[in-house]
Amino acid sequence: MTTERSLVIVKPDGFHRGLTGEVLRRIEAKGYVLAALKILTPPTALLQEHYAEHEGKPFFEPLVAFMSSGPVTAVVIEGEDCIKGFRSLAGATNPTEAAPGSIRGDLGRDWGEKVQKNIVHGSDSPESAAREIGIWFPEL
Ligand code: DAT
Ligand code: MG
Repeated sequence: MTTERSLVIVKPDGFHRGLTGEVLRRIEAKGYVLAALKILTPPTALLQEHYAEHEGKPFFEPLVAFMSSGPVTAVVIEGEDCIKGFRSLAGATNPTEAAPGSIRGDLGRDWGEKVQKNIVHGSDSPESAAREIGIWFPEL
């Protein structure tokens, strides 16, 4: 068991739909702590760094454009095994396939667009979490 930190983002679709509070509520109800939080419209360069692993994929540019299309809420959460735990709270990447009970499964769907508007991002490993927290919260 390890106390971890993970980087969560409420994406522009979640922000625009007024789901920020609902996402934070689920994080807190699960027992994770909000360690840092900010609202910003992310610059393209920050997103290219954040999504570097997907560079070259067909959805990379639409994804970066979508993510910079409006405000997001970036959050550092903290708790025992919270990286895996938040991925489980978020559900599968495709909201149509995400299980009911998860954020994406309960609140998301396919909107018939090339970008998957799936409400939240969550770090997928301790290495990703450290890298992403450094990108979004260099002051920490
Ligand atoms: P996750 O966000 O579940 O970690 P990922 O890291 O594989 O998923 O992809 C990052 C984001 O890119 C994802 O939240 C939505 C988008 N994406 C992934 N696969 C996609 C695809 N096949 N078509 C369109 N967008 C996609
Ligand atoms: Mg990912």
